Amino acid sequence: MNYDYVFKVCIFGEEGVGKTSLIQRLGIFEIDMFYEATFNVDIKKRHFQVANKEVLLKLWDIKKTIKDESFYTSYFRKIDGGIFVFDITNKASLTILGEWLKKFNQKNIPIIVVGNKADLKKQRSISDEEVNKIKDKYSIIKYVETSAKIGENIYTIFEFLIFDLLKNQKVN
Ligand SMILES: Nc1nc2c(ncn2[C@@H]2O[C@H](COP(=O)(O)OP(=O)(O)OP(=O)(O)O)[C@@H](O)[C@H]2O)c(=O)[nH]1
Ligand SMILES: [Mg+2]
Repeated sequence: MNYDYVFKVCIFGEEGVGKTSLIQRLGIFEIDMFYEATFNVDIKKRHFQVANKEVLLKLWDIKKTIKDESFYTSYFRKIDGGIFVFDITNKASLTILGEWLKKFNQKNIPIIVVGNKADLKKQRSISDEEVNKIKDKYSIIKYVETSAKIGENIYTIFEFLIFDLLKNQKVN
């Protein structure tokens, strides 16, 4: 398959917020003929057709939260977009997300913030106000609430991000 664009997108967030589940939900990954072996990261490749363009997203999913700062310095290199995930039932996961965003903020790339586990409405422990604070502080192109469990809003995140990435391509 020939692609018009290939983008590298990283998924960030605290342990257990649902990063891997969100990616798994997308399904239908490209078979990797040239396996990119990385120690700390799972890479999945997925084809999208957006605005009549054939796009390949390389989705980078950190296997385990790593404390070593130098890991992220190299990890952040050449990223086209970021998906920052927290769990709407876990307040600490939003606080930690703020720290991730701070590290990332100097890079001028599109960022989407995802509040996952939206199916667990009764256990919700995060207010709109807390989310808005994060939205105001960092340049985020979109905030979406998802459920990897019931498959809600998953495709939307990736599609929206691709639209934004394509828009920037035209300007360059
Ligand atoms: N109810 C509910 N559970 C979810 C959802 N998404 C993920 N989970 C559950 O949350 C747990 C963690 O999900 P993972 O996808 O492994 O989370 P992760 O962010 O990849 O975690 P690490 O790789 O350890 O950092 C699993 O038990 C999932 O089944 C969701 O939308 N709703
Ligand atoms: Mg995971």
